[in-house]
Amino acid sequence: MERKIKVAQLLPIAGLIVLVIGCPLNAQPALKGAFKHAFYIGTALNRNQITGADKNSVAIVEKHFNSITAENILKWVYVHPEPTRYDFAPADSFVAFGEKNKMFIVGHTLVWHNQTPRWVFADDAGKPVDRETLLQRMKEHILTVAGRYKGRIHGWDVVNEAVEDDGQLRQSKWLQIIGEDYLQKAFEWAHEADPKAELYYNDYNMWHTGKRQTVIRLVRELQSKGVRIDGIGMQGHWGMDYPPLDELETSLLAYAELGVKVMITELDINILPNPGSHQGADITQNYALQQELNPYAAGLPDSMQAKLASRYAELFKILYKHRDKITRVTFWGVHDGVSWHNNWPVRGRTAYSLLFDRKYQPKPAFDAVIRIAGGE
Ligand code: 9MR
Repeated sequence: MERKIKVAQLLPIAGLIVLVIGCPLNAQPALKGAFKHAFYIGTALNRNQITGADKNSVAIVEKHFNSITAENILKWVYVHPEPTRYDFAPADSFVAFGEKNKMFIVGHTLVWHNQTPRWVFADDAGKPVDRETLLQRMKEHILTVAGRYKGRIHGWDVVNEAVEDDGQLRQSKWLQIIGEDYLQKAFEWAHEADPKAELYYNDYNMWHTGKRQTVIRLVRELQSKGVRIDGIGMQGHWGMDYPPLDELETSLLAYAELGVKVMITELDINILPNPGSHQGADITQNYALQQELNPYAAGLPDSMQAKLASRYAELFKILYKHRDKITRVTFWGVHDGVSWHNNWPVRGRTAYSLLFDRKYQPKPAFDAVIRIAGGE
């Protein structure tokens, strides 16, 4: 009798153990764990996440990601706003956060046409500076910023978005004032600043044939001159119907053929309608436009959640298949609420581009991605 009672008492505990071990819903897997043998899983961090103010995001980042990229704070306009003034405080916190969590830390970005202050390209009278002056400024910037985090930032997007989709070099001030060798100089100075850091070329629409051909030419030229370049970042600003899967695959294989690491940087999948002529509009004041361009303001229907999940799955399937060539997949933001898609190319929309929703919960797309790592 006594013995029977003891067994009965144990039953609920045993049941609980079976439930915890056996129920995958209770044990939400971590992205970084699921892809441990494939590639780093990274995310971009914004200011509130770096300061720790957005605690819920920080919890997601610590659980799911093993690589971080600064979404904005290392860009020239923020880190070096005036000729003799650098603002390193946010970047210092960003790097400290990555170190505390033993993450692969990526610096974004040293040389870009965007988010670079006007003074960089102008003299005191506002006239364009000459080649030597601009080279000098670029050198000083790179040596100071990459030099400060020597041995601590593991990889740098040295040059960002230098090529147009059709393969022409972007007519940036860097190109116009310095000439094509600004790329080479940027990589050389980044290497001088931190000889151990990995150095990347990073761009969007890298699956476009024209862009691919030019990027391959540029990388080959750097390599033939003995200039260090370690990797190519294919920004993953993708949609429901682009890139075509075969072009994505062809491109990533072509980049890998160069003998460099390939990474998917800035991944997010935009499901919102293309704004056409309303690009740049602020729709918050216009009801009809809101309905048309911001169709899921009140929430995303299950059918769309499912479509987004299968789109993530088909893209991840390709990435996972080529995991021997891909070293990192970085999402451009932690959750839907902080995605740049909420404000671009139309301001004030409700975007659904990432794996976690506004309430910090994993979406069906999250499960779909995890399943790919399980070989499905
Ligand atoms: O996500 C970034 C957003 O917060 C900035 O306002 C924007 C300014 O251009 O830059 C965004 O990030 C860009 C990245 O630095 C480079 N590739 C394109 C990204 C999206 O615009």
